Amino acid sequence: MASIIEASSTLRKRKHLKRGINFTVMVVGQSGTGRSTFINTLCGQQVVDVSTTVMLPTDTSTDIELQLREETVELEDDEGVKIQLNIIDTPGFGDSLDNTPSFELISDYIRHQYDEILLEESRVRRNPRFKDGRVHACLYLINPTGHGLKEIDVEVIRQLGPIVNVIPVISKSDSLTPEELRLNKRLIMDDIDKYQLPIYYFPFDEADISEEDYRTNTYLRTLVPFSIIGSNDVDELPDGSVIRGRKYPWGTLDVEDASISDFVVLRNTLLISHLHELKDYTHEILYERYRTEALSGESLPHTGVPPKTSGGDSRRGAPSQSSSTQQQYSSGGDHMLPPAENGTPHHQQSNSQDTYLAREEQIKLEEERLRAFEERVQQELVYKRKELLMREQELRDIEDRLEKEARMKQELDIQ
Ligand SMILES: Nc1nc2c(ncn2[C@@H]2O[C@H](COP(=O)(O)OP(=O)(O)O)[C@@H](O)[C@H]2O)c(=O)[nH]1
Ligand SMILES: [Mg+2]
Repeated sequence: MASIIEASSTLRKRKHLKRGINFTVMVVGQSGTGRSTFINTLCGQQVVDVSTTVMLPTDTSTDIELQLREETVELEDDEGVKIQLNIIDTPGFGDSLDNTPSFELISDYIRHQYDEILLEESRVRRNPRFKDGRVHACLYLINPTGHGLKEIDVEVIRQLGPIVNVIPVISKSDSLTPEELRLNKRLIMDDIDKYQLPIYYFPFDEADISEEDYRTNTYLRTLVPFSIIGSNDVDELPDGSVIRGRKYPWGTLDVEDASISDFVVLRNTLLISHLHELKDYTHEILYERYRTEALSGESLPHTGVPPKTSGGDSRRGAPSQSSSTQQQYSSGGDHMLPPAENGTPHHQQSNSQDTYLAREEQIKLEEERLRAFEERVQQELVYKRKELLMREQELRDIEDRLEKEARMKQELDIQ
C-alpha cells in the first residue's frame, strides 16, 4: 500500500521545484515519549540533541517550563523537490503538576502565527521577506500503554484540534506485540470517538476525489493512530547495507520496516502524499475559520467538545463548516478579538462605527502580537542564559581537568 502513497506524489504540482516548499511540523508529547528520537528519524539526521539535560522545577515553582524549540532542515523528496522542514519540539510538555500553561503556550503560538498572517494580509505594502510560520501538522505522540487515551491526551487534542491538524501517533511501538498494538489503536480510536476529538482524519470530498486518492485516504484512516519506531543510530549490517535501527541483544530493528510500524507510511504521508493537503487544510479551513471568527468578534474555544460531523469529507469529530459554527465557538479565547462592547452584532452598527471597530480590532491584534512576541523573546532569553551557564560550567570542568592532568604530569616528571 505504501506504493500507492509514493505513486500519488507524481500527481503533485511541480511549481515549487525550484523555490522549495515551506512545511512546519510540531511534535508534542510528554517527556520520554520519543519526540527527539522521532524528529531525528524523520529527518534522517541528528537534528535534536537527545541527551539534553532533564528539566526540573525551579526552587520557587513546581512547574516545569515548556519550551518551543524550532529547527529547520532542508530535505529533498523522491522527485528532487526541496522541502524546508521546520520542526518544533516541545521539551517540558506535560511534565508539570498543572499543565494548563503548556497547553496555552502551544495554542497561543499557533494562533500567533495566524495573527501574523492576518496582519500581513492587511498591510498596504507587503513584506517580501515575510515568513509564513503556520504549523501545518501537529504530531501528538502517545505512550504505548496498551490502554486508551489519558486525560492529558484528551485535553491536548481537544484544545489543539480546532486550530491545527492533529495527527495522533503511538510512539515506541516496538514495545507492544502486534496484538497489543492493534488493541491499543482500537482503544485510542474508541476514545477519540467517545470524546469527539477533532483529529486530522484524512478528509475528502466524496464527489470530488480521484479513485487513487480515495483509496489512499481510506487506507490511511485504517492506520490512525499511526505507530512509529524511532532510533538515533545508524547501523551497518553484515551484508554492508546501512539502516537506522534499534539494536537489541536479540537483533536489530529497522525503523523503516513497514511490517512492524507505520513510520515509513507516516513519513511519506507528511512529506510526500499529503504535504499539500495539510498545507491547504491549514490555510483554507483552519486559518479561514480563525480569520472569520477573529474579525467578526467570535472566538474559538479553549475547551469544550466540538460537535461530531458525519460524512466522508469531514475531519473526525471536527467542527463542521456550517453556519452553526458560530454558536459552537462562542466561549473562551482571551487572545481572540472581543465582541462589540454593547453586545450589538457588528453588522448592525453604522459604517463609521464599523470602521472604528475594525481599527480598534487591528490595534488589539497588533498589541496581542507584540505581547506574544515579547514572551517568546523572554523565553528564548531564559533558555539561552541557561545554556550559557551550562557551557560555562563545562568549560570550568575542562579547565580543572586540564590543570589536574598538568599537575600530575609535573609530579611524574619530578619523580
Ligand atoms: N523502544 C523504543 N524506545 C525508543 C523509541 N524512540 C525513542 N526511544 C527511547 O526513549 C527514550 C526517550 O526518547 P527521547 O527521544 O529522548 O524522548 P523525548 O523526551 O520525548 O524527546 C530514549 O531512551 C530513546 O532511545 C522507540 O521507537 N522504541
Ligand atoms: Mg527530547
